[in-house]
Amino acid sequence: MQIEPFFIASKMIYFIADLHLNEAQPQITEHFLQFMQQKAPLAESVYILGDFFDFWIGDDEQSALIDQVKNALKTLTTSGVKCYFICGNRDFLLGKRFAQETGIEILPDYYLLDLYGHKTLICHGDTLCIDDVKYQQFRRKVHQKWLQWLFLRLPLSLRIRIAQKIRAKSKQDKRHKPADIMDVNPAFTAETVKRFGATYLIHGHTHRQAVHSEAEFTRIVLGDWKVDYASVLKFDEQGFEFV
Ligand code: LP5
Ligand code: MN
Repeated sequence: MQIEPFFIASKMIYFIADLHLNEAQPQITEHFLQFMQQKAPLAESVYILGDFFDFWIGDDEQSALIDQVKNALKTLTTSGVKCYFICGNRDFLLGKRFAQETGIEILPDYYLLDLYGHKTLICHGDTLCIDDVKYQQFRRKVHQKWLQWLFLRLPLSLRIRIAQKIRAKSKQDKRHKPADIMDVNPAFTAETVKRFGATYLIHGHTHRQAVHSEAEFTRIVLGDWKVDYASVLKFDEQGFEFV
């Protein structure tokens, strides 16, 4: 009898970012739920690199969309697939309660991974856009713990109104910002990757899906999710690809 050799297929790791889940675009939520049912269960882990929600004003907010997303995450993590989250500039208030309810783990702004032997730095990407001085000032303000503590104690309706005001101001400001200001600063990015001793960088935020071969590292930029396109990066022993 001939014995067939069998191979244990190595599992993959998925990276996604900038889904901007919101009630007005149910197709994007559908893509995410499909990803969670079809692709994610076969993975070792899933990394969500920020701007998962269009905006997040506290873990006490409830909606049908939030319930669906929480259930999908809980089902995945209960099945043994690890799920990690790095906050974006839209959902930096996503916190411990959400993590407990879904089984996800919240990582710091920069995190170093060993991806099948490749030292890889992951982040949302906004912290690398240092030429957007107005944004960086805004970020420093809203990342102050005392301000967040106060904001989270405001009535939900008021928090929604404040978030909408900030969104409107952000949209208005962006009209006058040159595109290169809203991209990563190359020198600062190279310095950051070097500081972590990484050879790969994976980030989102700029919505400009691409693979950049820099002098000393490879920068993989995740794209945002649209009604007709979902940017999903797969990493396994063979390397990486957008799927
Ligand atoms: O998000 P995007 O892609 O449109 O633009 C980002 C930067 N903008 C932001 C703001 C977010 O869109 C909105 C976040 C809402 C979070 C929930 C509320 C939490 C409140 C917490 C309080 C503790 O991140 C944008 C960048 C762009 O990316 C590209 O990198 O340019 O940055 C800006 O536009 C910043 C503006 O230039 C400055 C914003 C000042 C806002 C002042 C608001 C005043 C109204 C207050 C009302 C009480
Ligand atoms: Mn972003």
